[in-house]
Formats: sequence, C-alpha cells, structure tokens
Amino acid sequence: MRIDVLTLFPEMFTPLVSTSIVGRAVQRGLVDIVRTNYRDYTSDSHRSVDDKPFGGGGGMVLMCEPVFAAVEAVAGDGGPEPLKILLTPQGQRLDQSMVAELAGEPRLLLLCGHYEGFDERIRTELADRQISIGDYVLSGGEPAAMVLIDAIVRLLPGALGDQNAARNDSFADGLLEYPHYTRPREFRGLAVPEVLLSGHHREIETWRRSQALSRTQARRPDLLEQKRDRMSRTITE
Ligand code: 6GU
Repeated sequence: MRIDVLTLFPEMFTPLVSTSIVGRAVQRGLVDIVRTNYRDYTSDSHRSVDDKPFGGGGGMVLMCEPVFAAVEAVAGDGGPEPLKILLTPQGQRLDQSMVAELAGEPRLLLLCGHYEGFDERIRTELADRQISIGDYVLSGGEPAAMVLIDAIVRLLPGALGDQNAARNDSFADGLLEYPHYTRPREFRGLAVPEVLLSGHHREIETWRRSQALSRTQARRPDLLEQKRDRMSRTITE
C-alpha cells in the first residue's frame, strides 16, 4: 500500500514512520509513506501557502494554488490513482469499519490542513472523502492523519507479530476488548482471575466473551446498540 501525506509539517511524521508497528511495516515494505510539503508547490517569491479570508474574520486560510499543484503532481506520478482524503473536523467520524475499508485501498492521499482551514474549493474539487477523528478541534490535520495511518497500517497483512492480534482488538467485532493479565499471578494482593490459570480454553473463551460484553454494556452501551442494529439489518436483508 502507498500513503501520500500532504502537509506543511512533514517532520511531524518522522517518529510515526520510524517507530513501533508503523516503523516496522515501513521497513518490511508493507507500506510506503511519502510526505510532500505544500510549500514546495508555491509559485510566488514568498512561498505563500495561506492568506486572509475573503469577507474578513480572523485566521488564515490554506490557498488553492499550492494544494492543487501538490495534489496534481503527487497523484499524477504514475502510480495507482489515490483515494484523496481531507482531514477535517467537518468530516465523517472515523471508526474501525471505515479503517478496515480504507486498509483495502491500494493508495491513499491524505490532505492535512492548518490555520483556520482550507479554501472551500479544495474541499469540493479535490477531496474524495472528508474524515474527522472525533468531536474536538486540533490545530491541524497532522495528528488526525497519524491516527488514521496507524489504525490502517496495523491491519495490513504481516504488520502485527501475532496474526490474531488485530482480530481480537477492541471494536474489531463491535465490542470493547476483554481484560488482559500477565505475570505475576498476584500483584499487591490483586490476583489474576482463576479461570485464566485453569488451562480450559473453552471456559477462557466464554469468560472473555462475557467480560467483553459486560464491559461494553457498562462503558459503551452505544456500541451494543449499533451491533444490534447491524444484526437486525442482516436478518431482514
Ligand atoms: Cl481531521 N482535523 C482537525 N483540525 N481537528 C480535528 C480533526 C481533524 N478530527 C477531529 N478534530
């Protein structure tokens, strides 16, 4: 898979692409993450990327010129046509099913904005999709792009050491994950649940499933509601 990231701050992505799961996936050639700075596609002597909004008001707006030029240069480099995603708090809210869908694409192009936002024509003419990572405001799209990249890359075949790890993740089946324990068996008087030490794989499975369900009911009843809705749709279809 290839992921192009268009940003004014390409250096922000260095730790992401060189560390942990994403770093290892890059090393293994599972994903190629290519950063491009909009500033390299300016045509004026000041290398301007932003300007004051027409109509007044505070803040600066990312201009069409460098963004269109960067997208056209990067997308037209001969590789597969990328799905162009604008990171914006006005976008569709990211969830695991969206992540899984995007992980199946051959190539993504992520557009990160800064300042007050993008010129509206970038939104309407360049973006295939607009994605938000939640209902709060970040100073720029970069941290959101990093969240998206991490969530996608860990789903690529071979990215995780344990082949089952992604399947058991929270949200993978619409539930929060069950509790995990490791050594020691007792820590400051807190014992590991007996069933996990029993070696009875069926009982362990049942316990984990029941923990996942009760935990989801207690903390995120909305997820169970969604799961019920999905199941009843499947039955009526
Ligand atoms: Cl994608 N961008 C910004 N600037 N803020 C956000 C966001 C994105 N998602 C949530 N908040």
